[in-house]
Amino acid sequence: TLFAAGLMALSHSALAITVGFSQVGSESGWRSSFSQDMKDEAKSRGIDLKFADGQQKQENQIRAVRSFIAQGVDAIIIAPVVETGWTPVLKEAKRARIPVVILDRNIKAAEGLYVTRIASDFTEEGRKAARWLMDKTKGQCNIVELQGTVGATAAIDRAKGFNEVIGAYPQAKIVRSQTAEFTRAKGKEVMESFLKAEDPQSLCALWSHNDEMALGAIQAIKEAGLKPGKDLLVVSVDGVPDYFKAMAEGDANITVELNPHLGAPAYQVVEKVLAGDKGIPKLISTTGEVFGQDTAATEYQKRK
Ligand code: GYE
Repeated sequence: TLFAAGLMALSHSALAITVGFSQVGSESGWRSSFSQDMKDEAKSRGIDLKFADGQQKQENQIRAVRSFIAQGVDAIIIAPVVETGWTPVLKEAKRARIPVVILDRNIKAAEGLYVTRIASDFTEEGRKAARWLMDKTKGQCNIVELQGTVGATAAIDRAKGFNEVIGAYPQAKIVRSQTAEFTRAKGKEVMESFLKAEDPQSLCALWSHNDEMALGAIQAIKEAGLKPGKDLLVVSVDGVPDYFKAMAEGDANITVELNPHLGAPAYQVVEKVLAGDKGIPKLISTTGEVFGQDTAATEYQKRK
């Protein structure tokens, strides 16, 4: 039986799929949940996962992908930090006949260089946030905007969708806009500068490209002696537990939920491709719903 067990262990490791995953970094609660999901799902499927944290830098991600190619992994998954600059390394993967799956943010590269992209519709998220705000304020609102990482699809498309909707309301405008790189610390810092540059009484809402920056900004709003969620409405995207808590406490108004469970669909695609499936669509997309204060306390209990 020892011999049999040894044989089984051997055949298992010989059969196990090896996947290299280049993740953006750990800038937000959403990203951490997504990373955890990738690890948990790999484990439950017996996939040998090589995980590389790019610390929000494309050069680190490219280096990781090159090392996956050198190690001869069966497949590569990339969650790209920005859209441009991927073509050379994708060509290297192609030459090595290693299939590449893109998760979350988009890339600008020829379609033949990757199998598919699995992502949410970020433009629609921006539209949903704006529709709620225009409804709530009857289209009269001076807005400050915390943008995500410059060059990242999640920032580009959320801004696009939001601006598209408020464009129809002449009394709604974005008075200040700056990147805070999707992090809580920067969100606080940039919000402080907004509140110094503008008369806080003239502002009606904060539009943040993710919850993490909004959570930092909520702190800054409080420190300035204002009530977030009332004096300044707070609208955002992601749906992380801390933000549900903030909504339950009245400090934030809405978030558009973004599903962090990308592991199962990603590995499903990898398994199909390695089995020879050629019929995989180029985009597998999802969208999330708006959550507000009314359900925040129960949603927080479910998610924390
Ligand atoms: O909203 C943010 C994260 O790319 C959609 O990146 C993702 C964004 C997400 O850091 O929290």
